[in-house]
Amino acid sequence: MKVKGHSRKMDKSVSQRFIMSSMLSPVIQDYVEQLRREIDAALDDATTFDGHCPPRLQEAIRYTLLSPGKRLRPMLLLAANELCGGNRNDALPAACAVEMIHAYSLVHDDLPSMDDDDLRRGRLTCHKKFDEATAILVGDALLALAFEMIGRLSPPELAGRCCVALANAAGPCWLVGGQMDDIATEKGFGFSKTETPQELMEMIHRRKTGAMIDVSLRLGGMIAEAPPEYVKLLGEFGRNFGLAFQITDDLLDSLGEEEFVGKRLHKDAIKKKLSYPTLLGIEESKREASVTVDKACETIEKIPSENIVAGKTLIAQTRYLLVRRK
Ligand code: GRG
Repeated sequence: MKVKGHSRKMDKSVSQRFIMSSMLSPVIQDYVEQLRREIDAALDDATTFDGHCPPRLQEAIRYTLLSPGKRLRPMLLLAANELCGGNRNDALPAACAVEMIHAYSLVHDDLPSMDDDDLRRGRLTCHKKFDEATAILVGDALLALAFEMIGRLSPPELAGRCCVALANAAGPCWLVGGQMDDIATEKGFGFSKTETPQELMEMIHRRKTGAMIDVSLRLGGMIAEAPPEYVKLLGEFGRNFGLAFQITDDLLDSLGEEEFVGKRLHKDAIKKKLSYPTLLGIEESKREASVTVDKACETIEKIPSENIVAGKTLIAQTRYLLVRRK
């Protein structure tokens, strides 16, 4: 394991002080901007194909993947990797892979047969800009590319373990399963059985939104060769981060402004979807988001690290969920 800072556990006072200035710290801002530049350059590089990719497909893949998203999952992966003493260049292929799977899921989610959206990241959705068949193929291509990227990790044994973790998170029991249940509740098909509507909603979100966030963090730890207990803590942090992310996503759907969010809003109410504001109300949803953010921050503080900036960035990203506008 590459972490040497067992004795330098990030103490509570550090994170508390940080929390107060989290949104302002130029050090964090510089770090996040640098990560973003490196992620974008790697995504650009990974989608500059040789002459065998049809030009229309390449254009549509790059339109989708390089569009101005937040790059949240690859950033979490790289920060988790550096928190555990990893080397950024070793983790960049996996960072590209999680963003590719996320981008594929958005393209397919926007299709007329799924959520039927015309706006994503402030631009036309892929099937509106190109056509439906091209959008389906963009998703297919991004999914395959993601596994090509992660399969290139070294050593091969690590690549194998990372492939399994990513395939599991993106597969039928998690990302795709969550999407199936989400569609099934709307269309009245059979879906996974739960006791209450809130449990069903949480099951959907844990899989549809949470699984990719959770695996991004765990992959960061795995590539740094962190001990299993730290990888487990990263997963626990990811689950609370993912939940808080989803609650605030639902709040943005109710209260956000389209020009910032970059997609159509009020869809949950229009489609009568299960969402935190519709089930719990606005104030209770905000309270739940805040409690979940606190839990996530407490978990990340349990991982000892010499990389204070990476730790502070993970806490800042978590606290930022409560005030995000997109
Ligand atoms: C098609 C298998 C399949 C799954 C689709 C991602 C998804 C599952 C649906 C998107 C609908 C949605 C609103 C999901 C909840 C939260 C979410 C994943 C939001 C989008 O993620 P951001 O905000 O997006 O990180 P950007 O554009 O910033 O990358």
